[in-house]
Amino acid sequence: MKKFSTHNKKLKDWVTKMAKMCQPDDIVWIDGSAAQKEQLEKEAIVSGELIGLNQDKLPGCVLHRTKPDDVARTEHLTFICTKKKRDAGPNNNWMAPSAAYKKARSIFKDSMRGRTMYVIPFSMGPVGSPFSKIGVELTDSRYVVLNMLIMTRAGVAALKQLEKDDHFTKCLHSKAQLDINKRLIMHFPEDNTIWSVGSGYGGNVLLGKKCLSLRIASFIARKERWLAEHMLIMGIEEPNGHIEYIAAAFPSACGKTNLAMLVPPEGLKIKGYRIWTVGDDIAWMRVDSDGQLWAINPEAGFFGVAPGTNSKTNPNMVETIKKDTIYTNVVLKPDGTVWWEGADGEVPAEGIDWIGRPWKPGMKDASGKVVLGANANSRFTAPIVNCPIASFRLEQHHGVPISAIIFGGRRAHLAPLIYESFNWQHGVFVGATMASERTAAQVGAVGEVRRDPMAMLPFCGYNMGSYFGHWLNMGKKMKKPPKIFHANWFRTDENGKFLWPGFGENLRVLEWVLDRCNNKVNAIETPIGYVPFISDIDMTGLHVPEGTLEKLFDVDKKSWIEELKGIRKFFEMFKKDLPKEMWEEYEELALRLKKQ
Ligand code: GTP
Ligand code: SPV
Ligand code: MN
Repeated sequence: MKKFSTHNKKLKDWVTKMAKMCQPDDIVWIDGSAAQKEQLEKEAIVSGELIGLNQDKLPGCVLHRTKPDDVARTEHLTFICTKKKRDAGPNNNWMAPSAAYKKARSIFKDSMRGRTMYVIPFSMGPVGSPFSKIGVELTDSRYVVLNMLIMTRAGVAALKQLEKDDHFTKCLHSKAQLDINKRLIMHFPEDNTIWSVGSGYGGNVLLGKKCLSLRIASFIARKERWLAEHMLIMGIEEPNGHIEYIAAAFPSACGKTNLAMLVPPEGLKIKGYRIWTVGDDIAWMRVDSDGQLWAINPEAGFFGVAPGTNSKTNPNMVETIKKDTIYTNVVLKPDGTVWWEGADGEVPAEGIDWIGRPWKPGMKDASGKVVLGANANSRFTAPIVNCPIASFRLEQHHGVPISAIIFGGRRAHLAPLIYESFNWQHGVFVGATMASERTAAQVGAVGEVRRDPMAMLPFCGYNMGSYFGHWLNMGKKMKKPPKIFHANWFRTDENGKFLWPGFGENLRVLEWVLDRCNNKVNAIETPIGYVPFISDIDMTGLHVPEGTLEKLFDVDKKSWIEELKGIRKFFEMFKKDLPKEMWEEYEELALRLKKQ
């Protein structure tokens, strides 16, 4: 145990035990210093794990390529290992803990021979905040260490927390052979433990992120009566200078990052709106003594989707990733900078694609399909503090008060641009019945509609029936719970074109959301909830073809009656574990839809 250590016996014993199993040549403690980071970066460039980029144009930036079969979260290899299968629920793959440890142990055994094991103490949330949780990740990947240094508060400060308190999530990761047939992402919520082996892709290996901050945290949060959610948090500074905060849950690659740092369109900017980014992926929320819901972003960085990111869609992110950024699976240009489909500037005449092959735009594969230069789920890792509109409340231990919660999905049809639930219980039903078209963020068929309640289907660490019950209870704890809405930026016309321009223009919808929270406007009651009067959406400076807004707010009863079938089928999976309130809401919706 060289270079840096701890007095925490539990931590020492665990590191020793894991090292005995994995057999690293060396153990290095991560202290969070710039010098150590630089050293690791240098080593990773020499070993080929990272590729150095043009330091004049992209200071502090590097490129990484994962294996071609290791580019997204592998939900079919992700397990919740509780003693009882029922506790994991029909929403999770389950394995008994003893069988899971045994299976994983056989892959971890000797996996770090010839490698260094890094010990990364990290805090999710500001160090010392009552919201925050400490984790320690052991990994044999320098790429993981360098990402964790951006995504979490890692190093000495987090380790110091463990001098006072024994509680930490034990996170073990090894690349092992990066073999998809020997890849497992195991969660042991009853042991506060995560074991991930055989992958090098973000969501599978940055264990502070989805594994700790959502799967393990959701399990803890139910016990401790708070919420761990797949949500962005943003502040909307109103013309009078007051800042309202909202949290929004959209499934993976459905627009959280983009909404969290939107640029107000000219027509609204003149009113004096400003946006403050608190987080783009995860929210931890607690009810405080004032009866309000308060939220923090447990992360310190963005692990964002590259394709489609440019100065028009997301200028704040373009600024954020100009320095200190790790790019993963994008195109390497001859000048040592990077590119991806939908990036700024001209399409490069040539480059090296995400697999490391020479690439030219328009190139086709053997089956005649155009070869993408960047992987569809290529990403960048960048510190939040690089973001020009990063909230000044990021380090505040208390977080921010939440006025509204927005659920949303990617639905070409059915769901209107925005609607408001009737009350908290109905809002929980709206979240529980969310559905969305699948994206490249997880391995599987892109485009297929699947139910993804609260955007948490792949991330809820326990039975979602109990999770809905927990949401219902949380509403009862609050004096004035946030209003719950549902948004859909992705509705299309008969030609498959998006009806709504999205991105910055979404502020027009958020303005209505806040107006509803502050009782400034009335709304139209429909069977699914309240939709706006078209005249209440400020369209200054935005022209859309005649009839577009009518289409965007249309609630087609026939299609919704059809939707009920999918909801029923989904709810039935939970059997007795589904709260009766969800069936009540289902019956009431059915009645409202069938009433003439
Ligand atoms: P994860 O990091 O996977 O959790 O995803 P995310 O929800 O943060 O998704 P992100 O904001 O990165 O968006 C993913 C894709 O959706 C990008 O390709 C965006 O260009 C696209 N997108 C985001 N917002 C909008 C929008 O308002 N309208 C349309 N049409 N596309 C959008
Ligand atoms: C997601 O897939 O929802 C992400 C990216 O935010 S990952 O961290 O890989 O899960
Ligand atoms: Mn996500």
